[in-house]
Amino acid sequence: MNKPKLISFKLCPYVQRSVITLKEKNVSFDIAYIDLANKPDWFLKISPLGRVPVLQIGNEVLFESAVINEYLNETNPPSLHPSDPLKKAKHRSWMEFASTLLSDQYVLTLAKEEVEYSKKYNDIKNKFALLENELPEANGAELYFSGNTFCLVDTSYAPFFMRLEFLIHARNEFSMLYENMPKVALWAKTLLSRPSVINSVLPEVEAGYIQYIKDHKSYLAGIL
Ligand SMILES: N[C@@H](CCC(=O)N[C@@H](CS)C(=O)NCC(=O)O)C(=O)O
Repeated sequence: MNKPKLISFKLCPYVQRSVITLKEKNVSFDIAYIDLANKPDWFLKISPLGRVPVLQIGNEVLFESAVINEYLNETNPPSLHPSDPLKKAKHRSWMEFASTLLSDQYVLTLAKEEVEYSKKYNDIKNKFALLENELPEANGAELYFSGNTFCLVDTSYAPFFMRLEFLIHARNEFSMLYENMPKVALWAKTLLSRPSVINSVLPEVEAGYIQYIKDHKSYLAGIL
C-alpha cells in the first residue's frame, strides 16, 4: 500500500484531527507543511477547495477532515466507531457539532469587536452545556465521549480542547468555560493526556497560535 501523505498547515485544527487518527491507527505517513498565506501551485492543483487537510494516497486525493478520518478508520481496523448503526450515526452528528465549536473558537479569537467576541464566548458556553448533558457519567478517572473507549468522535474535539488550553495559559479566565461542566472538563483532560493528541502538533504550535491571534489585532489580542 502507498504511504499516505498529509498536506498540513501547522496551526490547523482540522489537519490535527487526521494526525490524531493516523497516530491512533499506527499508520506510517508523510506530512508536508504549507503556508496558507502563500499557497503553492502544486497544492492548489490538488486541493479542490484550497484547504487543508488533503490526504494523498498514490495518485488519489481526499479532502475534508471528517471524510479523511472515516477512510482511515475503515481501512485500518479495528473501527473506532460503535458498531450499532444508530450509535454510529449519533457519533457522526456530534462530529458535525465539533466543527461548529471549532468555528466559534476561530471567530472568538479573531473577532474585532467585543460584541462578536462575547457572542462567541456564550455560544461556546451554551454548547458545553449541551455536551455536558450528552456525556455519560465517568466510571473512573478518565472520560471519553462514549465512556471508557476512545472513538473517532473524540478526534474531532481534541484540537478544540487543545486550543482552549493554549487560551487558558494566556488568559486564565478562559478556564471559567469549564465551570459547572465537570464531565466536559474531565473529557478534555482525558483527551489532552493521550499520546496521539499530545504528539499531534509540533512543539512550536502553542506560541504560534497565540502569535497568530496577536498578529490579527483582534479584540482578544488586546486583552491577552
Ligand atoms: N471542513 C474542512 C475545514 C478545513 C479548513 O477550514 N482548513 C483551513 C485551515 S485550518 C484552510 O485550509 N483554510 C484555507 C485558507 O485559509 O485559505 C475540514 O474539516 O477539513
